[in-house]
Amino acid sequence: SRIVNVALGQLGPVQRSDTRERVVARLCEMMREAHALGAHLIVYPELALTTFFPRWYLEDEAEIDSFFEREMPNAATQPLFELSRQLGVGFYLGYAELAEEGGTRVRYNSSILVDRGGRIVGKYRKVHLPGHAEHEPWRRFQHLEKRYFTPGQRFGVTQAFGGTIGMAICNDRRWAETYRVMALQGAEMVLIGYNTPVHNAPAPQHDDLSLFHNQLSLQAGAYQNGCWVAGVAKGGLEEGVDSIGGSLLVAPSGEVVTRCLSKDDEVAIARCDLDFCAVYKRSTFNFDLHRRPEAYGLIVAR
Ligand code: CDT
Repeated sequence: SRIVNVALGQLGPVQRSDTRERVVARLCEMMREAHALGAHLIVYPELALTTFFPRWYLEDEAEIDSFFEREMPNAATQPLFELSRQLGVGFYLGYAELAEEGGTRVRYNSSILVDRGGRIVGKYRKVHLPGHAEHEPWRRFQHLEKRYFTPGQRFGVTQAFGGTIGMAICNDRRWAETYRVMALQGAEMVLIGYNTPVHNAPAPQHDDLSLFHNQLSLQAGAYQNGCWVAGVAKGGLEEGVDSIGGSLLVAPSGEVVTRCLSKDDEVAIARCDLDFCAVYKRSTFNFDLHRRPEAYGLIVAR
């Protein structure tokens, strides 16, 4: 068996006035707790270092940039990397990335995977950007991910923690293709951070189902692809907007093996055997034997 002790590092709210240093201190505190519980890997949320700024319509470029990281690690996040190396605990971290591509600045909603030696071994840029690109004043709050971020172009996997690990971010978890594309590359564990407001302005009738839809998506993704799935929230009341908690770790069987109970900073841990994927991958979801890609053309047609 290949055991990875995975901790969910759920964050409570991060307000606009909270400095990165303060947030990193919270992340370090949770990493210490996870280590004491025997964790090899801790999973933090999407855009973990700042408040969820796409809720605001901002026009000032410098103000927008203030929510982005130009390099990783940087001065504010260095203590987390150092602690990772010191404790031998790897991590997944979501953050807003300001990249430089051929002289052009490009903004992504990104995550990194860091191994137990504190080294970045994987990077992912969010593919499914929800929300809208223009100011929509009729909403109680905005969801301007399509304005602030460029979509990522691929779902990859990384060899780490003794297995094949994939990453996704928030809205990606609702799409079957996310998990399948990574499972086709052998993913045995998919790590996903999220910020999900309880209120969904275009479909308020879904508000009462937001925790259910979170769990449904993570469980379906795990079972249908024979992989472990960790989903981790930044939850609670952030700048007046309430977001779900409900962080979960799901086994390849589709069963929930651990969950967070609060909407605050909270660590929950489970022992994950990567070899438990194989029985699903070689039976019901043996892709080579049972998939029918010739019937799936519409999935990738524009
Ligand atoms: N961050 C993010 O992607 N949040 C979205 C909310 C979109 S409005 C339903 C999510 O899918 O959870």
